[in-house]
Amino acid sequence: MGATFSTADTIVAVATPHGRGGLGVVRLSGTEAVAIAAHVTGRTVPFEPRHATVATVRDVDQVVVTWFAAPQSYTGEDVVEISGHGSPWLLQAVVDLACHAGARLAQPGEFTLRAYLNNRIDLVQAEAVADLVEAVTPLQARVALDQLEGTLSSAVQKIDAQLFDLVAKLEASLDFPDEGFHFITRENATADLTRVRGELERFVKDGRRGRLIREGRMVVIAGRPNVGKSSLFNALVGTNRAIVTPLAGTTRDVLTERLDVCGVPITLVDTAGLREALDVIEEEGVRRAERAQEAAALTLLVLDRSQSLSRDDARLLETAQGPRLVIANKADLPAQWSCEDAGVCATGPVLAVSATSGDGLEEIRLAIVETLSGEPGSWDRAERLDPPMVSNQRHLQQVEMALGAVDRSLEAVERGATEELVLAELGDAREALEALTGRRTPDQLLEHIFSTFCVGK
Ligand SMILES: Nc1nc2c(ncn2[C@@H]2O[C@H](COP(=O)(O)OP(=O)(O)O)[C@@H](O)[C@H]2O)c(=O)[nH]1
Ligand SMILES: [Mg+2]
Repeated sequence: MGATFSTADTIVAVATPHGRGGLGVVRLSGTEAVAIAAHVTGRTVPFEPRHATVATVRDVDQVVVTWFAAPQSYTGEDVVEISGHGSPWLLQAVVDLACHAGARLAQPGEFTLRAYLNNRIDLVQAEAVADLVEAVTPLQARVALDQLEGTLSSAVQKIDAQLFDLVAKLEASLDFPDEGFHFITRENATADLTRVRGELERFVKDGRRGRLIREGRMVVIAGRPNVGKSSLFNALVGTNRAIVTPLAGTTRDVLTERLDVCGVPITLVDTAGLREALDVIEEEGVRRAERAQEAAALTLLVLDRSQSLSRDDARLLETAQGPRLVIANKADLPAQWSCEDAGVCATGPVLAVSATSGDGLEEIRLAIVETLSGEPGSWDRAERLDPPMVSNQRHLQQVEMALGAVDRSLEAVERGATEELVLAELGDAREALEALTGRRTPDQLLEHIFSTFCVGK
């Protein structure tokens, strides 16, 4: 990408996923995009902006060429999209011809980088493009789309504008030689800063939920053999993915599925029952189960309510570390213990469920996301949930930095510090917010952000 982010040359890449498909798209962007497309297709009649033109790339493919004239295009430059048949070989041939005609292969994320450099979008929106492409749950996509549409950017700009107003008043006061705030009272400065502080705090709270939705988490099902771990796994996944039998020790490997739990992408892991293994295969299964638990953000510890608790259960209740939910399975059968009598309640929340009838599954789903978010009562079904504005760890860090600086400026105002001191803290807060939206962002960071994109985006 180069440290200076040159936009002088014309870039080209396949914009559709690698592999075969009905269609594949090659994208060009830059001042020579139209000329290169004309060369590749051998066309002498000029293309019309925003018109799909049927053309031929000689000896390669029949294509449809669409020119999005600058500045009304994704990148803000002349963009030409060449749609051909979706064969990797054909698309590569078109890219090669474009390179022969003067284009350069695009780096990952370079189209979006150009959109950012040409002020078509800000940094938050650019990052939202990548999130939207990566989204696997509808809620994830909704959060990313909100950011792409500028919800977060404009909220951040509103806060920045309030800080700027305060800065302007304090700077005006500096022109007066004697001590004291002239254009704003300390009380009003405190009130303004307290309001800004509240807004930033809401972002931070939002961000915890947002990160969960954006990043997803790994959840492991553990317990002794035959308590119904694989049945619960299948019930949550919604297919008979894992083998279920009445024989203890059926599951010997680690099974993994991705699923949408109240909007959060969860990697659910079914494991071998934890007990003294009877053979080497089971032994390895148990070892893998223990490793999976260490890596997981949450363990679902399954117990069988239709049988007395065993020594293995007791040991697991004592030893399982980290965040966990205790599941009392087989609630459709007569109960052999209640969690009060067995002292299970004391170890944390216990959810009764029947993996075979499905009773209690909804409660488990909700409990999973609430436990992961660390905020009981914070979650609802995904479609009723207010999508959080902040979801990206980088954004959250910038908000936290701004919050720290606002705290320090509040403290400075309250202890009667000079305008200069307050202004320095406010400057830090604004800098943090401007780095968030990319108004002030070092090249190094840009390179890092865009390098995580796929080529052609
Ligand atoms: N009645 C009833 N039986 C269940 C329930 N969950 C699992 N089972 C049965 O318990 C046995 C062991 O289940 P499985 O999922 O293989 O347990 P795992 O060894 O912990 O993975 C099977 O015969 C299941 O049909 C439940 O909720 N109710
Ligand atoms: Mg099993």
